[in-house]
Amino acid sequence: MNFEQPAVKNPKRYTVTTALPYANGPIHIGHLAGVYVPADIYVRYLRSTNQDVVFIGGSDEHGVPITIKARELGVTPQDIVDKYHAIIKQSFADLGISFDIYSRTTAKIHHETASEFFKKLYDNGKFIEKTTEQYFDEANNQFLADRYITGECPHCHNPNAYGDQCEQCGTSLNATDLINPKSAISGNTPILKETKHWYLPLDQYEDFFKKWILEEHKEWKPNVYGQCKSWIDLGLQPRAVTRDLDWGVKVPLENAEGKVLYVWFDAPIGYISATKEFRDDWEKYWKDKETKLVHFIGKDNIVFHCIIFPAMLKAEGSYILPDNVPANEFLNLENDKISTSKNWAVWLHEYLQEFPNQQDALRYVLTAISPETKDNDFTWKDFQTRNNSELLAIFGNFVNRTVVLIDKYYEGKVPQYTDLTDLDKEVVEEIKTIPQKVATSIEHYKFREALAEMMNLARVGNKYLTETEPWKLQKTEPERVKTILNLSLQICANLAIICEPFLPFTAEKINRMLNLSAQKWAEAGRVDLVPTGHQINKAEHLFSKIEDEQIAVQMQKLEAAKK
Ligand code: B3M
Ligand code: ZN
Repeated sequence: MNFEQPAVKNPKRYTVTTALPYANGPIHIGHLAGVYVPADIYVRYLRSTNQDVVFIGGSDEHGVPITIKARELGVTPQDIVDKYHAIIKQSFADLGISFDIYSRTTAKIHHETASEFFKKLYDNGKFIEKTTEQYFDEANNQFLADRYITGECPHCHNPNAYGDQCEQCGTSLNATDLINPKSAISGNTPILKETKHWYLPLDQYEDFFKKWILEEHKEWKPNVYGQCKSWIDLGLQPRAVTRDLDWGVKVPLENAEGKVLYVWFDAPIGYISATKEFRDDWEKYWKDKETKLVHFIGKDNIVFHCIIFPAMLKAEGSYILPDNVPANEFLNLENDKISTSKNWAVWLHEYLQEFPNQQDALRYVLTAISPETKDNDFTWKDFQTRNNSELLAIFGNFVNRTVVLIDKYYEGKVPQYTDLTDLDKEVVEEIKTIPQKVATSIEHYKFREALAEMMNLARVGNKYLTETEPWKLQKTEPERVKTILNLSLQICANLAIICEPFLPFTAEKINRMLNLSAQKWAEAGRVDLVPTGHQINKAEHLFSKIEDEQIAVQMQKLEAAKK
C-alpha cells in the first residue's frame, strides 16, 4: 500500500501524538509550552467538533541517560522509570492533559510491537549490517555508550568531554576523537573492539524526502521545514538502529546478545504500541490514508519525527506518514535556558501543589507565551500580571458580574431580551464571528492567536457591561437591563464552549454556574444558548489573584538554584 501522502484534505479521523518524555525526571514548563499544552488544545477542539481522534502519550523509558542515572543512584533502571513515570502521568492528569492513553515503553505490548517492527524490516532487507570498532570496558565486559566515555576534548582541551559532545566548547564528537579516553564505569582506559550493528540506509530515501517534504509539505511551519531542508541538503547518512546495551528492547535476532534497539528506534514505535493498547481497532488510526497523523514535539526532536521515523514507516510499508509536525521552539525561564541538571525550571508537580486549583492560569500563560515561532521567556512577574490583569480582571470579572446581577435582579432566572440597539447588534455579531476565528487559528496550529481571539470575546463582554452599566439602569429602564444581561449571559455560555480547549477547568465552572451541560463547538455563535426562564446557579470565582508574596517565594526558589 505504500503511498506518499500529501496533506490529508478531509480527514476521517485524527491520530495526535506527543513526544514521549524520558522517565528520568519530572515535567517542567518548557515541556508543557512546547508540546503538551498545544497538543491538548488541539485535541480538545477536535473532540468538541465531533472528530474521531486518539490522543497518545507515554513515557520513554529506555536510553543511556536512564542507565547512567540508575548506576549513580545504585538502583535499577526499572526503579528510576517506575518512579518518574508515576510522577509524570499524575501531573499531566492533574493539569488536564486529556490523553486517551498514557503508556510507557517498558510495557510488554511495546516490546512486542517494536520487536516485530524491527523483524519485519530485517526480513525485508531494509537494513544494512556494518561492523565497526567501538570502545569496550574489559573490566566490566561491556561496550561503552558514548556518554559512558570521557576524555580530553581535541578542540578546547576540556579534560571532561563526553564521547558524543564536549559541553565546554559545544562541539559534537565521536568517542574515538577523545584524547586519553576513560570508561566512566571503571575509570579504565577502554580498548577498541569490533561490533556488528544494523543501519537504516537513509541515503536511499533522499529522493523520497525531497518530494514528500520539500515539495508536498511546504505548509509545515518554517522552522520545521527549514530544519528538514538543511538535513536533506547536507545529504542523509545510514543510521545505526541498534546499540550494545542491556537496557531496552532486545534485538530479535540470533547472535545479537547484549544488543538492544536504539532508543530513538523504539520510542516513536511507542506511539503505535500505545494506540494498540488503547483500541483493538488501532490499525485504522495508523494505516488508513484518510487518517491525519500529527506529531507534537519540541524542536530538538524534529529530525527524528520528520526524517527517521517516517523512513522507518515507509520501509515497513503499511503505515501512513505524518500530515504535520508542528514543532515548537524553546521556552526559557527568567532569561536563562531551562536546565534539569541545574534545577533551573518550574516543575509541574510542584506548581500544582503550590498553586492549587490554578491549572488554567498556567495553561493560559504558557499558551499566551508559547514559543511557536521563536524561543520565548517565562517570567514569574509576567505570569502574575497575565493572571491578575487578564484572566481575573477581564474574563473572571465579566462572568462574575453577569451571574451576580442575574441572581440579584431575577433570582437567577434568565430574563427575556427585547429590542436590540446598534450596540447590542455589534455584540451579537462578535458572538457569531469570534468562534470561527478561534477555530481557524487552532486548525493552523496558531494557538497563541486562537487564545487571543477567545479572550477578545471576554473583552467584548467586559466592555459591554462597563459601557452599558446595567446596575445604573435597573430602576429606570428594567427592560433594557434584561436585554443586556441576557446577552451577557449568552456571551458567558459561548465562552464556556470556546475556552474549553484552553481552560477546561474554567469551562466546567462556567457551565456549573449557568446550570448547563457542556456544549459542542457547533453551538458556539448562538445567542440563545441559555433559554429565557432557565434557572442558573450562584456565582463562583473563576480565577484567584496571585499575590506578590507568592511570586517572591518562587523567585527565592530560583535564587537558591543559582547558588
Ligand atoms: N524522549 C526525547 C525528548 O524527550 C525523547 C522523545 C521521544 S518521542 C518518540 O526530548
Ligand atoms: Zn571542547
